[in-house]
Amino acid sequence: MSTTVQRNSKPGKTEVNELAAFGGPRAFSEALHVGRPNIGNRERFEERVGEILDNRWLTNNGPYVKRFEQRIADFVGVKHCVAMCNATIALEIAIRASGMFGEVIVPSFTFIATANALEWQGITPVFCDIDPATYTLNPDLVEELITPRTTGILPVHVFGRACDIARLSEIARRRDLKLLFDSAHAFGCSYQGQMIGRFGNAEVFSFHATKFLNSLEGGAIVTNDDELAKRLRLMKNFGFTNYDQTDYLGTNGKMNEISAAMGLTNLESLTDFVATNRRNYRQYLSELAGLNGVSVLTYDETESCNYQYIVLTVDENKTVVKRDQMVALLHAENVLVRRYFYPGCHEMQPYCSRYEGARKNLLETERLAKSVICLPTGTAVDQQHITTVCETIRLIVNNGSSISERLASLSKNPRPPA
Ligand code: T4K
Repeated sequence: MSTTVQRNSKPGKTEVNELAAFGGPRAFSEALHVGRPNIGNRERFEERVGEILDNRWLTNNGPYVKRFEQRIADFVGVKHCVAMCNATIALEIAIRASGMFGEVIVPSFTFIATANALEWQGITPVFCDIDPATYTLNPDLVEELITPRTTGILPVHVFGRACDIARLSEIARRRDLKLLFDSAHAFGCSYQGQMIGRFGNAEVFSFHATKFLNSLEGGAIVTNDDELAKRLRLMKNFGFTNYDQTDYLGTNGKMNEISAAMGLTNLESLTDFVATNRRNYRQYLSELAGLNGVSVLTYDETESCNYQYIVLTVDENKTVVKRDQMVALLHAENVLVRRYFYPGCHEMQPYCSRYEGARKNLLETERLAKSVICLPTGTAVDQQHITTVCETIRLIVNNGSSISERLASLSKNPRPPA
């Protein structure tokens, strides 16, 4: 496995004055990103790209895509895997092929693509609040939102932690609703010992560059339903059932061969990716332990986990310094943390103007969206990076009041440009 570790962090800061926001040097000379891709054996990938170019078969169900699909299906333990160009298109195709229409219940605490995939198919996303313990769709609230127009539920395994699949499946069965899971974050994760991907009518993975397993861009729909798989394959290829014949309204969702080669190559390094992510996760847990007002999202280590997201929640009542101030302070240090997922989908267009009163039913979503920070991890992040990030967070939190005051006075009297 090739990792591109850059040891670019400086020794830890111990004084507030040393923070870059107050004139100190940046903790990192180069940006430390969230979402740096995990890259497997580069030589193997390059060999495969050479072979693809030699064969002149670049896309449309080529040999690499077929192999990739088989490997994913075997890994997950499902009958069918249909590879796609990305998870957003895969969601749209899965939504359409599974027969959803009207209204579909979906969390607002997710990436905007989940809601947009419904909207793009002319379906109304009905936002449901999350369970604060799992950050995923709260089954108790789902039933209250079912109307005669509801045809499905689209839960998300946020950060790779499984939804309450048992209860959601029971509701879908009893109310005769389609159930599709947005499993964009959950490749390599399990639920009650079974790999995610085996549940509902189908599940959708993302293999975007920032995901645990990447195929540059890419996604896949996995299912045990033979008929659905057949429709998915036709729909992703314009609906062609024969050279000159279409039987469905199709689109172009095809994965190309280079993406499949990248996916296959990275699949071969999955164990290393998990090991690095788990090591990073445990280091964050231990180096941020006991820090008042911040907690690291934990994973159930009795399940398979990909540990791809390190998620901090900030209780501003305790830290005094606000979540967004902390983000700005870390960005000043060149630690480009992200606020996944802020704001909730209901706060973004086109949904916010349509659901003006939505907030009052999405209190847990609102609370969580205002407190999350995703920290850098993955195979491009080393132990020294994590120590520096954690030391910086400690310095900020332990000096919350004074930092908050200094930031307030800075905003009244900004420093003149250098
Ligand atoms: N459902 C859920 C729950 C999702 O989270 C997503 C996507 C989807 C569906 C749709 O899946 P895809 O259609 O994308 O397959 C990113 C990703 O673009 C998106 O895939 C992901 N979720 C979302 C959570 O995060 P942005 O706009 O923050 O991405 P971007 O491209 O700015 O990348 C984030 C950071 O990663 C950058 O700041 C730097 C780093 N990066 C990124 C790329 C692309 C790299 O270091 N190298 C790279 O090549 O949405």
